[in-house]
Amino acid sequence: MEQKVQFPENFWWGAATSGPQTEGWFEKRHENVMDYWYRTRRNDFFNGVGPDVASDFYHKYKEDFAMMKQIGMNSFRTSIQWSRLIKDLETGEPDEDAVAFYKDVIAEAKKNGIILVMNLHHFDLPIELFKKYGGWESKHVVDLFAKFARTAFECFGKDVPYWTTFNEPMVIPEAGYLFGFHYPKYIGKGKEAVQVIFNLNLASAKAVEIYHSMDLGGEIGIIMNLTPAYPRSDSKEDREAAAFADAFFNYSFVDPAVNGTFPALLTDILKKDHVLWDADEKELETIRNNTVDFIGVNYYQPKRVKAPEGKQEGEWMPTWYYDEYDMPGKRMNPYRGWEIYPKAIYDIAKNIQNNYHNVKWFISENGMGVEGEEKYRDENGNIQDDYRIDFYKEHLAWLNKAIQEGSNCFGYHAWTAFDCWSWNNAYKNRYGFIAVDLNDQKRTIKKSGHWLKQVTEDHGFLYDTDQLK
Ligand code: BGP
Repeated sequence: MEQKVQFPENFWWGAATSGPQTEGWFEKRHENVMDYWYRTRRNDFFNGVGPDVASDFYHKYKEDFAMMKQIGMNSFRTSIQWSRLIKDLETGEPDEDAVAFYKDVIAEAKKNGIILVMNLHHFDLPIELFKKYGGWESKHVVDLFAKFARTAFECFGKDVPYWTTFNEPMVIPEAGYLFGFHYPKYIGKGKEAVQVIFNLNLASAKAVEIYHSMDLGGEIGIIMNLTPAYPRSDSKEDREAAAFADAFFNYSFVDPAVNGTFPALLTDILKKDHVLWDADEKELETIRNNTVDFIGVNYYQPKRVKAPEGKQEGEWMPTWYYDEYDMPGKRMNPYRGWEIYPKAIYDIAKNIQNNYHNVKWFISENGMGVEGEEKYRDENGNIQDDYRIDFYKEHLAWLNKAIQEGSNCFGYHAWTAFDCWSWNNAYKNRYGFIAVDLNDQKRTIKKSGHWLKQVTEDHGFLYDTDQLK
């Protein structure tokens, strides 16, 4: 039977995006790794479309904030591009035009009554720092990130209430060093990936330390992509594989961010295999003493795993300890190739509640990318994305169940407000509440955008809660 799924009055309803995926290259002083990757290997990107114009947020942010308000959003996350804000990457000196731009963005959010979450890193390392120092493998880059963070807090700290250090830090080692789907597209560099994991955690803790020391009156967190690992069976081997996958892909960031420590299951294995990161006592202390105020969870898909079948040979890889399991009958988003499993959002919430002292958190991304959405345009030109509304409802209903049971979740951000560019998929899969026409940058609200407005007014929606099983 349909019942009202009711959310708290002050619940955050909104969406996330990032600077590099929306702003365009206009007036940037440096290139980031994604800009460089596109400029040098255009064919890696769907239909050869790059981040050069993206959704032109650089010029259209005023219009965009007004539309966000129109669809009921009360909060929004984007990111400051390191490659835009910082003129001198070694000293952290800001670029004046960039300061003026971000100040105006922040003021515009405020004017529209939208709570702004400002993120510092969304996969967009300045390419010079990769070429000169080896990117996130380098501790010097960690220090340069800390300088960038300090500059950002100095320039905008008083006006931005919520900050986050990284978006999906795990994607950097996973996509860049292990499986080769993001620049630099290395495959099989397990040991380097392990060092990158540590360095990103250290960089995040340093930014948290600086932020807290400045006493700016806001809060700082980190955004993580959590992919809960479900074992193929109840066998000891499959369960061990799932425990490892969780420790490596999820807890290697959640544990240090929330508790200041690394999971022993992971460090024991890394030590045994002689691939533990290089870290000194002072660095570990920085991580221990600078935990976050809240966490953001990006949830798209679970991980299905089984005991590994391959041999432990060659360069160290996490796949020595688990294999992906192609579960028969799983529900898929065929365009993105990701499994749809809404219940995982409930499992994540319970895990945070039970094992991470019920720390404050929110869903910072969740969404469904669909290719060829044009075919769903009706005679009035509006995209009828009922599939997306159903997707959101299912996930929100599971989230709501966890909140009813005491989970400390304060909001839900979809990916994303406006169709935006993405890393090598470019504009293939559309995610927005609002469609963007790449020919003329015209924006039109999709059915899901109107639906969101209604949900925010009603603080919920009707749903057959018998489905929550
Ligand atoms: C998340 C990223 C986003 C966004 C989203 C959708 O992992 O934080 O930046 O791109 O995934 O992914 P995609 O655009 O590749 O389908």
